[in-house]
Amino acid sequence: MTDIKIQLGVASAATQIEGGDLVHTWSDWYKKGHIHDSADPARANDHLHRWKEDIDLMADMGITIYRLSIEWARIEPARGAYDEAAVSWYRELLSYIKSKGIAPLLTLHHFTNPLWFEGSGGFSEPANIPVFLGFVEYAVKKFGDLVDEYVTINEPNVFAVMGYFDGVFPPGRRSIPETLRVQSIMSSCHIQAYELIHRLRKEMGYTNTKVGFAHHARVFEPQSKNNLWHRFIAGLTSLMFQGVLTRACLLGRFSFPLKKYGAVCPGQYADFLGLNYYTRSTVSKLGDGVREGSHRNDLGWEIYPEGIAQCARELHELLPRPIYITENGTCDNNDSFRCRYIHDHLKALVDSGLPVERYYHWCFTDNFEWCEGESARFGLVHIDYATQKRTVKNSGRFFAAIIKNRGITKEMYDEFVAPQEYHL
Ligand code: IFM
Repeated sequence: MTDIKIQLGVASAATQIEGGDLVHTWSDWYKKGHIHDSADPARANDHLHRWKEDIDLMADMGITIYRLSIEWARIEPARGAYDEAAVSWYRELLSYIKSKGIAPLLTLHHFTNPLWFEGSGGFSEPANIPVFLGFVEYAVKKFGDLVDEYVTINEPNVFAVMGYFDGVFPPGRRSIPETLRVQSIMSSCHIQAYELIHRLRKEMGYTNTKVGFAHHARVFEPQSKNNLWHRFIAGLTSLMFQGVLTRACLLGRFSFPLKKYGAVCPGQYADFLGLNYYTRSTVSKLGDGVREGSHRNDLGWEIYPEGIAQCARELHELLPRPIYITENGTCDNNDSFRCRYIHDHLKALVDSGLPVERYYHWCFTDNFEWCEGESARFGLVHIDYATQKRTVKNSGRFFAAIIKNRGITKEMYDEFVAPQEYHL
């Protein structure tokens, strides 16, 4: 029996599940033909109308913590013009989540910008920092009585690298200076949002506020340890992808090549360490790479369970705070190895002895996976997009059993994990 004292929950993001006709960067990216399977985010999981069914399912599976996000373009469709109906919808959703005994962890920005914000330069324009903070303030004033815990920004490094270096996310730019500027600006946004949320909630009379950001961290390793160039470039890639941004966001320390924008001072800017962990990169040139002969998921990402503890330890050495795995999961379209993946990652966390308090599985249901559209399945619950029927997968039953038994018994291991194998 593996005892698991970590609290287990699930994660999602607004654009990936809600659906609805909105004017934002991803509806625009879809219209420009950048979604590989041509899926329209306006469909997604229709969570907008099926939210009660989804939350009921979550509660039936014994889930007590849920990380979700709000859609900025839904709440503020034009600059300074707020949609009260959207606010009411989120309030009803959050109230229902709580009524089911589930504690929400609310993400304020998860990859998607309203098009009006993007049009004025988005996060590549320092003058937009107050605009983002204006949205944060509005959201906390509207939802602060229902939500104690916040993620300011999801994966600022992925947002910057995919959108401004690789050019595969909106706005499709390919520029190192812009990538660094976006990382710098988002780090400033996180720090200022951290302080703002604490101040606002305090003014509202609350003392139990928790704020952090969800950091996407990977293990970067040289393709050949004996090759000096591989070692150098692996270190540099790691530094540029996550190293400098981690220190900026957590500690307010902006070292070259990042730049400080606005009034941010060195300090401690996280009440928990939010870690989104998926894979290891094997590096022989600037960018990504996958180790030859390694186990891979259906998107070709290496499956490397020990990396979750390695990344968590590195964050914890920088700032000793409770660790929340704000995302971990895998693209497994047939649900043929997800149970083993969950088992191996949880075991790595348990064995690490680190203060890991929570684990949010990505994702509760299959959903709109950005450029991959609907064809990359990460959920514990299967979505039939044509009918919107939800069906709990084998891995969903396994996850519910872990919650119920507070661990993985021998019987559970034999039923769910032992029959599964990773593929190459
Ligand atoms: O779906 C994404 C999520 O939005 C951010 N983290 C990684 C997930 C899987 O790619």
